[in-house]
Order: sequence, then structure tokens, then C-alpha cells
Amino acid sequence: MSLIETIRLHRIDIPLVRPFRTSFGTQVARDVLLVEVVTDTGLSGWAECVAMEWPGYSAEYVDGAVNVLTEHLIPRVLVDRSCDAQAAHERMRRLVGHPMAKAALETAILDASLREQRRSLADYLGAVRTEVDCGVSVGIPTGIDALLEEVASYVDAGYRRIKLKIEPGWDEEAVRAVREAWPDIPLQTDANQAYTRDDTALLAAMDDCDLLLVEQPLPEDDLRGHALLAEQISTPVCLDESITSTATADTAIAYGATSIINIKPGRVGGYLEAKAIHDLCLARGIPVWCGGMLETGIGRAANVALAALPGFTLPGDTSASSRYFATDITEPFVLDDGRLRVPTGPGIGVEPIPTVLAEFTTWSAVIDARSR
Ligand code: NPQ
Ligand code: MG
Repeated sequence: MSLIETIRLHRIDIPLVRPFRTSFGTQVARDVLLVEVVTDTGLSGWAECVAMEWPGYSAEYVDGAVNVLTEHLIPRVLVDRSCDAQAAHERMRRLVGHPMAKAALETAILDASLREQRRSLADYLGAVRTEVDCGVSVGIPTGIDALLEEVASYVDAGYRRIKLKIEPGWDEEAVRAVREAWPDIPLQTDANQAYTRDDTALLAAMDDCDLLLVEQPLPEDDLRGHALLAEQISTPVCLDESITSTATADTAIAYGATSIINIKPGRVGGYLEAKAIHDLCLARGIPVWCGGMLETGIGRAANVALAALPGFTLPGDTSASSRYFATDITEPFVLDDGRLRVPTGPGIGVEPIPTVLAEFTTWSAVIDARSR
């Protein structure tokens, strides 16, 4: 096994093609932290930290991720320089929280070690598909006309499923308008925790809209609220923010709080944990799909590999690069008949284009593994 020589952190700022509004706020650019693990054979492993710049989606945020990586996670992992993702996972397990920061470090180590072995991440995880069905997430727009225009552009591009971001005041009318315009398109909603236990009627009002699911209607800690809601509406409840580990997935399934799960590797602390949740759900007959966090090509590549596992039976938020960025930092992911090809090269199978990375970089740091 190779040794870790240096770890580099790169912070980049990439403009989005259009503002992305959710119930927790509006994003006009993506502030992304990348982790690069360089081995003693000169190979680089890459990963993307999916934390946002402020704690809107979860408690993590980019400045916090930089701090916990630099001050705690990297020193803990570098107690031993071996480039071994499982060993890094075990070392980081004793530090509480910070799944997105942990996921980024673990995945960069995993990517480096797989590149050393010339083995793809898809093969390592147990992929059974060479391409994955893609859906797209539609932010809260300025009105119904803008919504229909945006959805039309995605339908024309070939996306196989549409997800509408909703919140109280932007839900039933928007969903009905899209359902009427496209009677057969697979459609689902995502509230990002915007409703309360008292809002059951608002959510039940969309039960006749033939939705695949409603994602995370209630606060992340309210598993019982989701279980009660699931008994009162016919639209299946799918948890996102609430599922932080295999244990929370097991609990949520057992208590009837979720019948479908959105798996995001960053939210659960990495691809090893994501695979374990997938395996649990497959054994329990719970369909899963791969979520998205507006990833660049680095995070997107790894998500597409994960989405090729057998339990991922619903289209994910693994959209094309062009959904979010005019210029991606890797070769762009391009939709082909509503699908993305699973990368086959070693590791995640893609790398940043140096000139593009340099153009978007706002900050970087180098940690020498040998001087510890
Ligand atoms: C979700 N993603 O499923 C998230 C939420 C989300 C594609 O809907 C910057 C970074 C902005 C992460 C906006 C999608 C974000 C973000 C929304 C994640 O809940
Ligand atoms: Mg979500």
C-alpha cells in the first residue's frame, strides 16, 4: 500500500447558471472545498466536500469544514501515513459529527488508493450498471410561468424525472401546473424541512398529483412526525436530511418514517457508509436514489458510480454538469438519452482540469504528511 505524502485543500468559487432557491435560501454560486491526497508514487486522489458556505441544509459549512479538517481530521488520519480509506474511516469515527468533512477526506484517500490499484470506484462499490437514469431538481422560481419554462427545458434535455422544491406558499399550485403540462412525467417534491406537523392538509392536498414521493417535509429530528404523516397521506415519504447513518436509516425504516431513502454520501460521512445504507435498504426492500449537492464533476463522478449499485432503482439528482455550471472543473458530464455514463477509469475516473481549477480557486493550503 502506498503512503500519503501531502494533502492539499483547494477552495473554489464557481458561478451557477441560474440562482438555486430552496426553502432554506438562495445560492448564486457554489463555494466548494476540494481535498487532494497525494501519494508517495505521485498520484493524486480527489474528493469534494459538499458543505455549503452557511449552515442552511445542515449544521456543516465550508469554513467549519476547513477548520475541522485542518485541526482535527487530517492530524488524526495522518497518525499513520498509509493510504487506506477503511483505516481513515476507523480513525475519524471517534470524532463526533462533521460527516461532510469526513466524507471528503475519506473519499480522497479512497480515490488515491483505487488509482494506485487501477480499479474504478464503481467496481469497488459493486456497480451493476454502466449508465444511470438522471433526474433534475428545480429550485423555487419567481412564478408559474418561469417554472413551466424551466421544467420544459429539462424535459427537452431528456431528464427522466423532475423534482420540485416546495415550501408553504409554493406547493400545490406549482405541482398541479407541472402535472397538467406533463401528465406522465415522473414527478416528486422536496421541502427541505419547511413544514410542521400541523401542515398535514397542505401535503395531503397533493396526494392526487401522482407524485413518486415527498422528500423531507418535516424537521430532520422529527422521525415520529414523519411516521405520523406517512399514515395520513398517500404520497410516499422519503427522508434526506434525517438519514445521517445506517443506524438512523434502520430506525426510520422500522418506525415507518420513510419508505424510500435519498442517499447522499456527504451527509452520511462517505461512500463506505453510503454503501452500507444501500445494502440495508436492499435487504429491507426500501428503494434508494442518489441525491445531489450541486457537485462539480469531482463529486458528481463518485455519485454516478454509487448510483450504479443495484438498489438505486429511482432516478437520482445526478444531473448533467450543464444543469449547474457553464464551465465544470472536470470534463463535463453530458446527458445521453436521459442518462449519464458511469466512469470506468481508475478511482472516480475524472480529475480537475488544472487551468480551470486555477481560474476558480480562491484559497488553498498544503499539509505535509512527513513532518508529523
Ligand atoms: C436536497 N439538493 O436534495 C439538496 C439541497 C441543496 C439538488 O436539491 C449548495 C450546496 C446549495 C448544497 C442547495 C438538491 C444547495 C445544496 C440545495 C443542497 O435537499
Ligand atoms: Mg433533499
